[in-house]
Amino acid sequence: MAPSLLTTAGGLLLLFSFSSAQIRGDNIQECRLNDGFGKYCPTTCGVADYMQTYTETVDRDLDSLLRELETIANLTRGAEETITYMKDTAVAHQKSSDPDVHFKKSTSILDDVVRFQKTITAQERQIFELQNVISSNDRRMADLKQLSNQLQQKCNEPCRDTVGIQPTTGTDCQDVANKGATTSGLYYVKPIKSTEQFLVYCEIDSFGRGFTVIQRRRDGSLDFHKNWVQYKEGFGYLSPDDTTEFWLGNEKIHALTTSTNFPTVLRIELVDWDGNKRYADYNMFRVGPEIDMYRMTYGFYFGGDAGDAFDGFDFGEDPSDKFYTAHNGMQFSTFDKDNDKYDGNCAQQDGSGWWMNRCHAAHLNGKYYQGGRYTEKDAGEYGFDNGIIWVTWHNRWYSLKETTMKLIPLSRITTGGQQAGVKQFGGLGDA
Ligand SMILES: [Ca+2]
Repeated sequence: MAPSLLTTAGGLLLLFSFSSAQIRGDNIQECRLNDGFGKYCPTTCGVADYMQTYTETVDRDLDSLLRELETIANLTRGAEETITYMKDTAVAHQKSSDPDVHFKKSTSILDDVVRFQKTITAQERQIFELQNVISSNDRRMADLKQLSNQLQQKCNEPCRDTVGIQPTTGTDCQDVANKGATTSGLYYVKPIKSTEQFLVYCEIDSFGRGFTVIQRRRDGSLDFHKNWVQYKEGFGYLSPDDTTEFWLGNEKIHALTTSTNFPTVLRIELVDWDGNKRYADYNMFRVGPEIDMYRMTYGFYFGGDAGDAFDGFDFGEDPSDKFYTAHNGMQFSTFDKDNDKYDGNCAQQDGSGWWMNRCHAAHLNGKYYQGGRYTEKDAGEYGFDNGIIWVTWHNRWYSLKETTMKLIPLSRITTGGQQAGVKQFGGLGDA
């Protein structure tokens, strides 16, 4: 019994050392972008980020399993030694044949036997318990193996087959809706300026309007502190049921807003932590090419009840506040590419990518704060207002709960009444 136990434990130890080494060897410390965003599946960075969050726990689990197994192996060895010792003693007693001492010895042997029997019972109980531990570990390993197999299988399947992508395609979501698509979801679009089609979430309403969504915040599940390349390519996840957060990518936003001569409206929808919803529209919204640092321009504020935060805000601290927090005409900045109008680096200090001035009155890629209200202390190292801000609605120390940025041709915005275009949030913002 004991040797087989040892073998099992040894085998497990071997297996664990092996798999543990495997997992650690595969750690991806650095995320490199090498595939297209927009196949619903996460980008390479997304996968790396996801795996990173689990590596530590798995490593810890494996370490503790290893330690457990080592203890088991040690205990088993101890039991074996005791048994050997007992056997030797018994043999020694049997060999003793002197009749005078025989009686005394018999008594002492009897005592020994009783004592050894107790020891044996205790050892057997211990062995039984250890066996239980081993079989429970075996079960856990089998479960893990099954999970790993399932994961591998899932990874081998092409992403397209596991998520509902609508068959209609077009130059943007309005084009898709014009071709008869009536359901909101994932569609491939190819603006005239784009060399490749890419996936977008289209919000299609009952008036036949198709909004192309370029940014979505809803629960803080995605970190928007990203570099220039990530903002260029896009990051986060697209989902067919609008349940995930993402930045579509400056290159795609550039293509979507500059491919036609027809004006595009940017609609911004905001939800606060009491479930109130407001919106703001900007007409003739354009994002320039990378060579011009994805400069954002618009013609004019086209209405809404959230106020015109893109026009800057007078915070009452300096007469030039409004001028230096206006966003029209600003280039895009990230922590690794400072294109702002400030001596320092707005994007670095506020941890986002945005059309920074010096720095902002609107900041929809800001840090997510659960509950909304935050302070200079919460803002970390720099202590500046770095939340999700639309200052003409809530002040800069209030971070919004949900945001949507989406595009639609001007010709379609007023269909069904201007207000009617505001998304019925379908319970997203409601507690
Ligand atoms: Ca600067």
